[in-house]
Amino acid sequence: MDYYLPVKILNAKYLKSVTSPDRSLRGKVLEVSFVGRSNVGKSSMINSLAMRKIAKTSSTPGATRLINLYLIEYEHKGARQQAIFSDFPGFGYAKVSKSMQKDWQKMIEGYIERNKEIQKIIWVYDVRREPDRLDEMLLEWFLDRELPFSIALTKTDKESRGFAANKKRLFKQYIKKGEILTFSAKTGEGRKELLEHILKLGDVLKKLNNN
Ligand SMILES: Nc1nc2c(ncn2[C@@H]2O[C@H](COP(=O)(O)OP(=O)(O)OP(=O)(O)O)[C@@H](O)[C@H]2O)c(=O)[nH]1
Ligand SMILES: [Mg+2]
Repeated sequence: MDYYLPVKILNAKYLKSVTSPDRSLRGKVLEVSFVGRSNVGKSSMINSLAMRKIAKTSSTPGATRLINLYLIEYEHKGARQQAIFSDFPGFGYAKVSKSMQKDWQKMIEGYIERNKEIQKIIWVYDVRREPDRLDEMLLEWFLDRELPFSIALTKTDKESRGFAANKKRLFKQYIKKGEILTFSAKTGEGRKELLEHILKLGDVLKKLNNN
């Protein structure tokens, strides 16, 4: 019988900072990547999910410059498992020079396209934002490359429930696959659901490895 047992975080710590996929981790562990615009709350989301302040957050955009990897140990359905959360530098920050933005974009694209361990990309999106060309380009890239992404509409504490529901509907028109979840690092809204959504993938991976 499949009974409900929540995911329990056992430990979480900083592992390393990289600019390309880490070969020593290949095939060993589920990786979940948190991407999105600068200052949207990617690092805060990781801290909230891990229930520890492991990722550096800041009210000044550009706090995360490299791809920071965190090792998360958790218990799911009675089994101890591991995952890597990768925290990405935010894009679209106007004060960064064009050439630097290009370098970041190359690093991010290269990392994601070459990294076969990534089971899930969480596109962290400020619920208050109206999509612009840059957001559209990211979405097109996800769809073109058939990347496994879900959308987490964040900072929901800043708007009403109805507002978030409308935004969810808007995104649903564009994506057929992939879930859209809501989240607030401030209130913890949606934390449990997002954690389940991400880490249930670990069960699939485990099954594949055991067969
Ligand atoms: N109200 C509210 N504020 C949030 C939430 N999540 C993040 N913030 C705030 O938004 C700011 C940016 O948060 P970060 O987690 O550093 O954002 P980031 O996406 O990692 O930023 P970069 O690494 O610079 O791209 C900080 O001041 C956070 O306190 C949220 O859910 N609600
Ligand atoms: Mg950050």
